[in-house]
Amino acid sequence: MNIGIVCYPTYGGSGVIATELGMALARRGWKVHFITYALPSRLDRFQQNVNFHEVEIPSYPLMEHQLYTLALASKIIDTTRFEQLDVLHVHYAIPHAISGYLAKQVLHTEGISLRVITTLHGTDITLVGLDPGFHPLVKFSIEASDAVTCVSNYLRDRTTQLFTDRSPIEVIPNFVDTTVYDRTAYPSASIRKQLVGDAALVLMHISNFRPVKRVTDTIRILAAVREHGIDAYLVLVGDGPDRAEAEHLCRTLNLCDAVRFVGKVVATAELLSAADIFLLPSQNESFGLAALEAMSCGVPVVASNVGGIPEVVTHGHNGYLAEPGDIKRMARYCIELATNPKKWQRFSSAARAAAVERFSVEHVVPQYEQLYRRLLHA
Ligand code: GMT
Repeated sequence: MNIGIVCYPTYGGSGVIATELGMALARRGWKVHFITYALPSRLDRFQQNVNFHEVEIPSYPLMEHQLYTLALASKIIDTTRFEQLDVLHVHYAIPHAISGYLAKQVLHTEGISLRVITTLHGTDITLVGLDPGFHPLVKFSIEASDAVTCVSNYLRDRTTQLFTDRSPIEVIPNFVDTTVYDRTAYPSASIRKQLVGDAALVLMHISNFRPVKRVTDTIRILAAVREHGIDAYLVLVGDGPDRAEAEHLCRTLNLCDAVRFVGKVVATAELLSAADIFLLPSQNESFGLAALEAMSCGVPVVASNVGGIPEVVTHGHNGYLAEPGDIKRMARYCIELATNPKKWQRFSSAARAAAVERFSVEHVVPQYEQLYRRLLHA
């Protein structure tokens, strides 16, 4: 089967999971064609069966704005014609599902049939897609796709409430490569030493630092944990619009020596292996892929009790959940884990077990393969 994958190549969960999916499908023998405007951040090495088709965006003085949606549709048409794509799997509705639909219609006039699968990830439904200007297009693109999947039950329910009662919308959860995201695969003690010296507790957060992530809450949690007398250190991985505010808060709270900004590191497994607790205090989160990757490395999670997070993190078992913005409670949970090594160990093992038993590549990727096959034989 020839599978086209459209995604954002940037530092974000939808692009990460699309890339991981493509690489897993390629390892399982399928020919995978990524179609996007830059090499996806995790596609950092040669892999058999993986191809990359760069979307070039034409410019002409008449046009003040770039025509990405059309350029992407053109590239999909071109790739489908010459690589005989059987299915096109687009990640994030805007504008990918619209470009996919357009390409499908053009190809149809040439007698070529292309099945389009749209995977909804989060803010394409809960934030960006709700813009009144976009809503009709997102609704249309969901209804016009040959299949639609959501990454959590929460997101499926929101999609149904906010956009369409189209049926079926399948839930296929995000997944993690548990052989790569495995604490025992890395020299975690020496990585930890390099990162934070002899700090007693390492808190970590990974995101694209958008307001929805509430990055500054992680710094306030750190402050509360340190006030309790624990020599805690915070490692912030990623970058984005709230970075400056986060740095400013570190200075204001006199925490610069206890916070390390490491930037957009792509190979996050090594870093996670050096962490004690993963923080995800988001305002909303349809799944929380970074939390799952942390769990796979045996890192308990302290997160907000919102969106799809409770489908990943089980409160009191492999992590703790609190209301968004409840910094005191999140700090209390961190202190609880930091001062109870046996409990931390139990949570760590349970986090790893959840990743392996419910969210592994072997468990989830076949669900996408079945969906592709079903569409092809429909
Ligand atoms: O929806 C977004 O904010 C973009 C997207 C991304 O590319 O970072 O994140 C979403 O998709 C991820 C992968 O499925 C999920 O793990 C994130 O929870 C989700 N983000 C939000 O819902 C805020």
